[in-house]
Amino acid sequence: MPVESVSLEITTRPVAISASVMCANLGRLEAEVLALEEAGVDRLHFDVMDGHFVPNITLGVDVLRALRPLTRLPFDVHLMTDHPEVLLGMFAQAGADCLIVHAEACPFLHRTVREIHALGRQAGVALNPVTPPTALGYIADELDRVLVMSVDPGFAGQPFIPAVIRKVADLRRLLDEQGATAQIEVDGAINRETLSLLAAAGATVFVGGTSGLFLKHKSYREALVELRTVIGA
Ligand code: S6P
Ligand code: MG
Repeated sequence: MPVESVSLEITTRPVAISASVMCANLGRLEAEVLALEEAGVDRLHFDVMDGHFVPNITLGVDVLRALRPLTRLPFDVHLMTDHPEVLLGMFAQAGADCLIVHAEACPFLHRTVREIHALGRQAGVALNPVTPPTALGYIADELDRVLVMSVDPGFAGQPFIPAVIRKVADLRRLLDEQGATAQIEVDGAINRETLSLLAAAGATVFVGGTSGLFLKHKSYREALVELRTVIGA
């Protein structure tokens, strides 16, 4: 399906690529993390799924703990779980730099975000594709990151949801109007085409998965260079 376009100026904001660890070869994770760092990724993205909030189970706290001594890359933990607040302390202790909870899983989002900050970690909130940016209207100024899902969370390799481009532009406007400094990150089906449209709409951090970074016929370095050059970064 062709992605929809928005008439916005191409951004000059610096872009960061965060590698989705669940898309790596899980049988040789140590070598994979070293290769990703060597190739020049900016961050590592850990998908944590509980089999309830999303219909899949992925990485856990022991994986972070095992990988933490191997790399200086920042660890982002994307908690696709019900009751993420019970996991925050464990993941912070295991080496998370940024803890990202879903707005849809947190009825008391201010409390949860403040708990993350009290742990000394950056706080991010993720939005499912159907959740509007206005869900964050009364908390935007407390956030370090907003993770906009461009697929329904649960699996790698799903098709991009084009309406998310408009949503990123709306979120950019909401943050700018409030003077909020949260970064906009997009997760799901990021390739050269979607990255360039999303960057133009105002996103600055992108999760590289099977669509743009973990590619059969390209090295991580080649894939990264291609992702970055589409916006001249
Ligand atoms: C999806 C998860 C993501 C995926 C990533 C995969 O539930 O939160 O982080 O790992 O989006 O990328 P791709 O390019 O396979 O969609
Ligand atoms: Mg994710």
